[in-house]
Amino acid sequence: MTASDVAARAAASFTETYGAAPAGLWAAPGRVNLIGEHTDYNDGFVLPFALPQRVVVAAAAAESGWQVRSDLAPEPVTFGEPEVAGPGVLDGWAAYVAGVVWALRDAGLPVPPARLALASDVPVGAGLSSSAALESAVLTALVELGGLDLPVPRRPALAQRAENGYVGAPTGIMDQAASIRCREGHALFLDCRTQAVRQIPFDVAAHGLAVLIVDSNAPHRHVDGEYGARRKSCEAAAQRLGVAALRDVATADLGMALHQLDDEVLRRRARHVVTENQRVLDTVAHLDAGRIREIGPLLSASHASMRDDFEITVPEVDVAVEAALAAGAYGARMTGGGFGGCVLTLVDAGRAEATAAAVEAAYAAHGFAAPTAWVVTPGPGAARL
Ligand code: GAF
Repeated sequence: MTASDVAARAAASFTETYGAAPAGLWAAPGRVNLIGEHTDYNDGFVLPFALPQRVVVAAAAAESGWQVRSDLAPEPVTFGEPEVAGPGVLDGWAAYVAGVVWALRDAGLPVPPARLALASDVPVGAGLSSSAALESAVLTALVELGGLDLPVPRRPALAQRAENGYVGAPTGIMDQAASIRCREGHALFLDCRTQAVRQIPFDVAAHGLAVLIVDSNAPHRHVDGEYGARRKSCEAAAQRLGVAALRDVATADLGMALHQLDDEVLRRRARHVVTENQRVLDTVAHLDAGRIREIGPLLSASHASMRDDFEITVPEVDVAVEAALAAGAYGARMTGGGFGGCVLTLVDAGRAEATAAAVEAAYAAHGFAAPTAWVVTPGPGAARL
């Protein structure tokens, strides 16, 4: 499916549901995180880029309330004041939409009553941020439809608020920031403490390379509980070290910090976050200098750290990483929150297919269900189409 198919589907669904054409179409992408995992809620650094896959919202103002049609569900969902007064009334995909209305209104913004129709080609449950894409697309549509005064840099925090405060998932800000602030052809270097960004040109094809994504198709296991547990451990480690967040532990001071932590689990979690922040900075330095291949070992080190210290990988993603590296990839790592999802690998452009085949063979040998693989390039962030 091409990007324009998704837009056409959203527009057709709007017209079919509401009997009139939409006032406009807005899109927001899923993301791949190049490096910087579980650093966002530690006030650290991340380096995601936008996928070409996206959620498209067809929208128009309405008399009252909100009506939403999604290609995920057969019937539209209608909601009004009781549902946007606070969490706990709606669940499922509609909660992400109502959560955005709630977060905007809670910030004092007069969200217009609206009719919406959603279509998406972001894979769901693959760790590619389909829910952040949904929140970001709805937020962008409502803000622009209503002419609300909400500058782009402030938008991710409100989309995140929908997820944290309404849907109830304790995520950081990376996914919404990626969906809203990424630019085509670039990775987004984001300081999650200050929200400062720098667009880093990321044109691997110009260097004869490709980023191959392998979806492990492994079912997500214990994602919510384990994610929350990792977050709590990081906060506990920061508290014991007397810092506001693990971001404040300098790489040079890591040994001393680890010495101060008497709990082995907290030591491992802290070591992942501190070293991962440094790997993001090192990756940016290599990209700035045009040394694209040199980021490979950093990607692989990130994976090892997630596997051994943060303990968020599963056998399927570990096998994908090992098989890709054995097939000659420069680097490979799981991307996203973990416990399943996708692996990204940096390969010679001519080796993408062979790498995918090598992972597939390894999966067959392990008795895993077949993976799905495709080459990605950085797409645009949220925008009106
Ligand atoms: C998930 C979360 F939503 C992000 O905020 C981030 O913490 C990521 O996991 C891990 O880097 O995608």
